[in-house]
Amino acid sequence: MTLTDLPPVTQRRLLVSDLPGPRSRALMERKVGAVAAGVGTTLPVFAARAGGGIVVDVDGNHLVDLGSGIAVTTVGASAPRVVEAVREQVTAFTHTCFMVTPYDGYVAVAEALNRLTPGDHEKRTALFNSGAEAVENAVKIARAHTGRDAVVVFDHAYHGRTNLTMAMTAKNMPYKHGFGPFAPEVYRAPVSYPFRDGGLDGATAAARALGQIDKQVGAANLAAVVIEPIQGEGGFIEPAPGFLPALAAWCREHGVVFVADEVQTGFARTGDLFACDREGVVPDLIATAKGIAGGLPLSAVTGRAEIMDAPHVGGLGGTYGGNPLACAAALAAIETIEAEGLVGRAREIGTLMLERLRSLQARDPRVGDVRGRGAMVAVELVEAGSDVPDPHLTKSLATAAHQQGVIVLTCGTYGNVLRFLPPLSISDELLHDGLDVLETALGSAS
Ligand code: PLZ
Repeated sequence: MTLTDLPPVTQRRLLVSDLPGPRSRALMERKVGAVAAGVGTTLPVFAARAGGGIVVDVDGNHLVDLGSGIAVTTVGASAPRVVEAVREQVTAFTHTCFMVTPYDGYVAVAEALNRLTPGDHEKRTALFNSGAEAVENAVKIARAHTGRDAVVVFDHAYHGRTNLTMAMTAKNMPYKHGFGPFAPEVYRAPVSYPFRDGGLDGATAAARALGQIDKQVGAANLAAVVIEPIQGEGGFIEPAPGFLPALAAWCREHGVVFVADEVQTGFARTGDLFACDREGVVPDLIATAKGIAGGLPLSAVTGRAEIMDAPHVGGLGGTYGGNPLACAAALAAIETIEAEGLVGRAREIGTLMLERLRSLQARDPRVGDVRGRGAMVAVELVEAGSDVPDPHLTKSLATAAHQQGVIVLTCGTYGNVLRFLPPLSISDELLHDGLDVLETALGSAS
């Protein structure tokens, strides 16, 4: 039997055992004996299939997916176009290495990214495997272009787990602890965090950050400013309007490369194709990954041709970068986003989730903030009526949801943010079901 012969995944939450069930428990035991302890798991439930808005585990439980494998399966975990395209490519060839004998899928993905990313200037793209690798290459390209060393990142930032991107990531635990020394010439500036900075307006928050950059780094030493337009792991922090445009304008004025890390926010996730689109911000370089390829590992740096072309020939690459299967998947994922109007669907999902979560907030003072855009929405949980973070409540809500078969993730510098990243293939019914479970859990949590 081939995959497409399988019946579609039933779009309904269904528990046939306790979670984790017996098969998951047995697999977890094997995991502990075989897999490095440093590789953690959010739910001790092993997946067998996934599609639409459901993950089916090895015991036959159907879980509502409000995580998309951390914002990756935006088009779904078995989107028909992606499955078909990968199947076709895998029978043709799996790999030649684009740096050895190139193939057209890579070029087509580059053309698509040049077309779709913000700005109508001349662009070039290079493909890699992971988000961290894309961010790291964006810095290499910015350094080659400017001849400068310094990189500015922000409080609460997350950019990856490689050495350079660990330096760029703000949070120590679990990402950096014990793994130093870190790459030099990375400087951190204050971000705009309306819930926690007294609601500073975007221009004032930008002036504060730029003043600090000017004093502590100096534009003449600065190769790049790298920022997530909505911070992901740091807590789904959406800067006040005007913050990103002011940073971008300052970079332009000082010849600093403005890099948008849209690894988590890109590809329709936020109800725009890219989060930068909302305020018309045009980054010099944009790093993308996750939602780009329907679950296959692919990442990219896209940007102004004159910046992208700065590194010497042979200076950029990697054995697997732009793997043919991943490129086929990316083209199919992009086609799915366009053909199925998934940008609009992300907005609908955002409206539904924000409405429900805001009504919850109105009734429960532990819901300190509700924020986000499109299918990237979060609640920040606090001790009732204060702004003191409540990571314990957050963890107990996530655990309660998991036990009821709802996959939710947490994030945030203070560990007190519950985040929702459903695939755009999820139904309204499943969204409501997942949020009902959460609401009940909050009602019974003390
Ligand atoms: N930039 C904005 O969100 C990945 C990390 C999960 P990779 N975020 C999920 C974990 O605990 O490792 C991310 C991101 C932003 C870069 C990255 C890094 O992307 O594909 O995980 O390397």
